[in-house]
Amino acid sequence: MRRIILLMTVAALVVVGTLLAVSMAGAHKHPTAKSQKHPTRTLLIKNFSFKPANITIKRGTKVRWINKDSTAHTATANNGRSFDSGRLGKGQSYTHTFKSVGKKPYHCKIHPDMRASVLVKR
Ligand SMILES: [Cu+2]
Repeated sequence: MRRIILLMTVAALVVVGTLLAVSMAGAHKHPTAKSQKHPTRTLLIKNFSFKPANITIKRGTKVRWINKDSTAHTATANNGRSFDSGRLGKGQSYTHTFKSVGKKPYHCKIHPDMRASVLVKR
């Protein structure tokens, strides 16, 4: 009999523990879901290159370039019009939201051999 009571107590504790864990997970779910709706990918411009150079993102993702070099750089779409950061000095950043699907090659206007691309998927 004592053993049954012990087993039931353990079972009750497990149930309560699971419920608590589930409710806590639920409480944390909301901000996560919100931040994933408009996620941001951060890219670094470092040692005269875009890092990482080639990324794949979902449509609607914000991409933020941060210039870590002491030299100025740009992140400029090869088509010359989708996006252009302009001159980014040391520590400056530029953000662009990719709204259309496709491969978006870009480069640095100041150093045209700095090349990279963003692949935007649905
Ligand atoms: Cu550059």
